[in-house]
Amino acid sequence: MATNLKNLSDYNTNEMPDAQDFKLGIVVAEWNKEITGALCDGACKTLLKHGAKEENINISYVPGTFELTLGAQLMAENAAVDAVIVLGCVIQGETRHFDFICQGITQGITVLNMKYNMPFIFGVLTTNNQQQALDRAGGKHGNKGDEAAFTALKMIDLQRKMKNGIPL
Ligand code: DLZ
Repeated sequence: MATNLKNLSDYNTNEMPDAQDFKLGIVVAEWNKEITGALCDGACKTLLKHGAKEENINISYVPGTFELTLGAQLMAENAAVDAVIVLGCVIQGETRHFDFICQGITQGITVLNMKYNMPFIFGVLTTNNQQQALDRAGGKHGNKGDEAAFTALKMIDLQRKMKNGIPL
């Protein structure tokens, strides 16, 4: 079905799968914690709203976005989760750190999706400034943590349907 969705916060929440037996890992970068904490709150609220049980949401922290890849791998290997959401916030500075960190995390998460054949959801803001990040962490552009949570639920559901031969 064609869609012109530009903002996953606009998803029809009635179409969301019931998450009551889903197990989720969330790995949060502590760098820009004001933002990543808001992303994490948004993600948790959304998971709980769709039926996930608090005891099935496992949250871990890493120092910065660059560490999210290993944090996500450790979560996948040790926490028996159905999906891992990574939450970070990289803000453009005066040096090229921004580029290297963004490149590292995007490639890292892509590799993990393939390596483990399970959903690793990219909830990392990459913005020019703090205001743009605030706008996407519960501000005028919604909360990208909510969107990461929706995406995780949809991908777990898709994977289960595929494995069980249920028509999509
Ligand atoms: C070093 C660094 C810089 C400059 N900027 C950010 C940022 O905007 N967001 C973020 O999550 N982390 C940043 N870091 C830290 C790196 O992600 C990483 O923690 C360090 O380079 C140590 O590996």
